[in-house]
Amino acid sequence: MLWLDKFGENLSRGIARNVSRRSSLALIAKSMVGSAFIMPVLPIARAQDGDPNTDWKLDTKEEVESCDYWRHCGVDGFLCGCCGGSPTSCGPGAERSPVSWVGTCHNPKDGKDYMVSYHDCCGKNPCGRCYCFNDVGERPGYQFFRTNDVNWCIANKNLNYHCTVSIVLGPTKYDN
Ligand code: ABN
Repeated sequence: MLWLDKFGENLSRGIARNVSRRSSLALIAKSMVGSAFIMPVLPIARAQDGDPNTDWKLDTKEEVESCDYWRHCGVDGFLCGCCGGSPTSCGPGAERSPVSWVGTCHNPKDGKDYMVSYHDCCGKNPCGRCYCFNDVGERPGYQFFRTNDVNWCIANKNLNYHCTVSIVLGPTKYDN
C-alpha cells in the first residue's frame, strides 16, 4: 500500500503546484453539480415518493390516534400520538427502544404493504391513553422479533414502558 500513498501524495503535490486554490474549488464544485445531473441523487428521488414517516401529517388527528389507522396494525400498547409524542416520536422525557418488533401493514391509500417497526418508548410511567391491541402479522414468542406482547424497553436503562411508535421501514415490494 506504500506505493498507493506515494502516488496519492505526488498527485496532490502536482495539483497543488499547478492549480490555484480558487480554481480547484471551482473544479470540485462544477464536478459535484455535474454529477447531480448525471446520476439521480437518492434523497431527491426518495422525497418524490413521499416519506412514510411524515406522511401521517396529511391525515387527521382523529385518524392517526385511532387503533384502526393502518400503520398501527401490529400495536399492542398505548399510541405515542396520544401521549405527548406522535406516531413516529416518543415525546419529551421518553426514550425510544433500540430493539423492536416488526409487522406488515396494508396502506389502503396506495394499496401497498409496508414493513413497520414498533418501538416502545421507555423511561416514563405507562401513558394510559389510546390503548390498542392489534395483532396483524404478530407471532408467538418463539418468533421473538414478531411478538408484540413484550416490554421492548428491555435494552433501555430505564425499563418503564410508556407508549409505542410505528415506524414505517419501507414497502414489502418495490415497483420497477
Ligand atoms: N410492547 C408493548 C408492551 C409493553 C409492556 C408489556 C406488554 C406489551
